[in-house]
Amino acid sequence: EAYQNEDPSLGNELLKSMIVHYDFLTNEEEKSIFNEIEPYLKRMRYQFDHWDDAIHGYRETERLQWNKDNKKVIDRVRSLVFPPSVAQLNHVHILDLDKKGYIKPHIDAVRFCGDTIAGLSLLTDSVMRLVHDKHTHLYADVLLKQRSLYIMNGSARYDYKHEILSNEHSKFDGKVVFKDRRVSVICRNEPRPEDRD
Ligand code: AKG
Repeated sequence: EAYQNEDPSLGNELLKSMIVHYDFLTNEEEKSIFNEIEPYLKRMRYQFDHWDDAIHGYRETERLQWNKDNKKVIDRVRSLVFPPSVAQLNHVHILDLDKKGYIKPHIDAVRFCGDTIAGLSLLTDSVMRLVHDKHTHLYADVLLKQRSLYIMNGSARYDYKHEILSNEHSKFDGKVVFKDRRVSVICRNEPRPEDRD
């Protein structure tokens, strides 16, 4: 709706650059990935009180090695998202948001990652809001269902801030979306050469 009186290319660009695959993971795959990372996450404490952090109520880690079954799933994400010519970050980013946690609007630093961000959502549904960085009245809410994969690139990645709404504000299409603890498993590619230094 917000796009009604705008240049239609803005809305089209967003639709093309933020794609969600529902039921990307089976229940078993979700459990298996969770079981591999939970022992590491459990040892850490959720961070709540850094006022300048983009994320509130989180703990995070990175993973390089996966067991055989989970490696297959991660490879399935990588091969769907990245053509063979694209240099990927080897580490997978694991972000664990407490039930009370949320991600404030931000654009991922171009120095640290490239044009594509692909994230699996484990344990809960949540709502991601994309707000145009320059035309802030333009925004879109995206339902990130449990076990879905989102692929954000191009315009959605560079022109929009993204956030994960807190439980208090978590609504989609007028309906409350209960956001419980959320673990995301995120694959990225190398920064563009012009952004590296
Ligand atoms: C980020 O790492 O920049 C995020 O916003 C993570 C989004 C997610 O948890 O899927």
